This record gives sequence, structure tokens and C-alpha cells, in this order.
Amino acid sequence: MADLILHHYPASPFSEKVRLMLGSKGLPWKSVQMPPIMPKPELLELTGGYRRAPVLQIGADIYCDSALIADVLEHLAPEPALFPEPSKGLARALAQWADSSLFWAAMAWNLQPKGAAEVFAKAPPEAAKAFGEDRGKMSTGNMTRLRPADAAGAYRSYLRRLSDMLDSTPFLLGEVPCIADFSAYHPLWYTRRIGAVKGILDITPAVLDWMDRMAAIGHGQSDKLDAQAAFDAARQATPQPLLRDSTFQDDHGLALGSPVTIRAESFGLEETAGKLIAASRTHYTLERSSERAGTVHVHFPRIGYVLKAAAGT
Ligand SMILES: N[C@@H](CCC(=O)N[C@@H](CS)C(=O)NCC(=O)O)C(=O)O
Repeated sequence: MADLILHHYPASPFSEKVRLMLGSKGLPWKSVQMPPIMPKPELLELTGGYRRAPVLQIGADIYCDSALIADVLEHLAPEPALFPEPSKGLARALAQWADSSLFWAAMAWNLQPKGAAEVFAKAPPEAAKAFGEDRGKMSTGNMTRLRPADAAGAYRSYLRRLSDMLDSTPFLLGEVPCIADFSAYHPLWYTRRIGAVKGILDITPAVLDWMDRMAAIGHGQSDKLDAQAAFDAARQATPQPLLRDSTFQDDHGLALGSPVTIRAESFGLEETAGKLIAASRTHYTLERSSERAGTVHVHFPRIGYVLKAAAGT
């Protein structure tokens, strides 16, 4: 199998989710670092426009979004399971809540003025300004950012709910970590990195203990790779046959082979354009080419993404 190449950056919570899943599965991986804000010319050349972190590359297959990456990792290494029976529906629903409601409450809390001041303490003043402007631009569209004062109560309630789930088991849904644990962990991991705001976690000691268990999973074995080597890997590979379950499901009136665009529903609306070559129950695949990457298949989950006919078609 081609190398697993993770495009990410150290401080990205959703990337931490994937780094831990890679560690849990014992899958060795290559690490390509992207900048935390735009411009990200190399990532965009690979994805065709998608800008968020993380992105997983396997040869000429590019997987956008940590939810889809979780499915890919489960397919590659079924054990230990991220979606264990009989609670896989519950695990997915809990993970979706954690990746959205919990994440945004935590991030509003984390990046309140004293948190942001600490995060950018060692950076030049322009860095904090550039980050704020970048995230401001990403937050256009159908997205409401919580104010820290409103986020505080929600975050505390969410921490207590997680704590309740840990009353009788070491992980949220049982004896072993599942996708719900990885999704709930990463926003709290970011909180814990910031001395000025991490005290909120002290209200739930059981959550702190669970966080220690999650951190102990580690990131597995990784080696650094530069972006050029990732382009070489894409160009030299042929995209793989599509994942299981690629029966065409047309909800948009768009035939396979149509020129289309795909973008996130919210937070980072940059479009990826390409030819629609698969639309299964759970994900879309676009084929596109670029000079440095050659022909690649770029995969997106259905949930959270907007598929449209390309303009002018
Ligand atoms: N639903 C996406 C969310 C990804 C996301 O929002 N990532 C953040 C970093 S943790 C991001 O991309 N922020 C803007 C950036 O890094 O450019 C996923 O699960 O991968």
C-alpha cells in the first residue's frame, strides 16, 4: 500500500483527532505540515481548493475531512474498531455532536482574549491579526460564532455530560475508545494546551483522567515529508478503485461524469472543482488534474458538504 500522508499542522484540533486515530490503529504515516492560515498553495494544488486541516493522501487519493478519514482508516485497519457494534450509530451521532456543538463551544472559550493572547504570546503582533482575519473570512456564510460568555455555560454543561458518560466506563461508550472519544477529545486537548483557559476542565476530574487515557494512545510512528515528495507520490500513483459502497446515489440530478464543485457547508467555503466520478451513500469523489499532482481523486463526505453543477454547465 502507498504511504499514508497526513497534511496537517501541530496546533490543529481536527488533525490531533486523526493523529490519535492513526496511533490507535498502529498505522505508520508521513507528516506534511501545512500553514495554519491562507495562503496554502501546495495544499490547494493537491485538493483543488479545499483548505481545511487535516487532509489524508494515499498515493493519488486525497481524502478531505476527519470524518471521511476515520472511515478510510477503519477500512485499512479494522481493529481496534472506531465504529464498534452494537453502538456504531450512537458513536457516529455522538462524534458529530462533538465535532460541531462541542468543538465550537470549546473554541469560543479557548480563543477568548486571554486564551488568544497566550496562543500568540511568542508570535509577532501581525500573526494574531492575520489569524483573526483568516478565521473571520472562513466564518462567512451560514455560521454563527459563539461569544465566549455564551460559550462558557455550554462548554461546562458539555463537560459535565462527558463526565456522566465516564461514570462507569473508562471511555465514552465502553471499555475501549471509539470514534466518539476521538471527536470529543480534540477540542478539549486544545483547551488543555492553554494555561489561561484550561482551568475549566478542573470541574470534571473524570474528564481529565479520560483525557490522560486518550493522550496515552499517542500518534504512532511518523516521519516528516516535504510537500514536493507528496506531489511526487501523487503523480507516480494511480487512484485506487473506489471504497466499498460506491453504488451511485443521485440526489442532485447530476450524472456521473458531470463537471461539479464541492465545498464545505460552513467554515471555509473554498470550492474544489472536478469531474464527479462517484456519489455513494456516504461520500463523493471528484477526478481532477494539476501539473504537480497529476490526476488525483479527491474524496469528500456527503454530510457537511455542498455539491453543485459547475458554473456555466
Ligand atoms: N469537518 C472538518 C473540520 C476541519 C477544520 O475545521 N479544521 C480546522 C483546523 S482544526 C481548519 O481547517 N481551520 C482552518 C485552517 O486550518 O485553515 C474535519 O472534520 O476535518
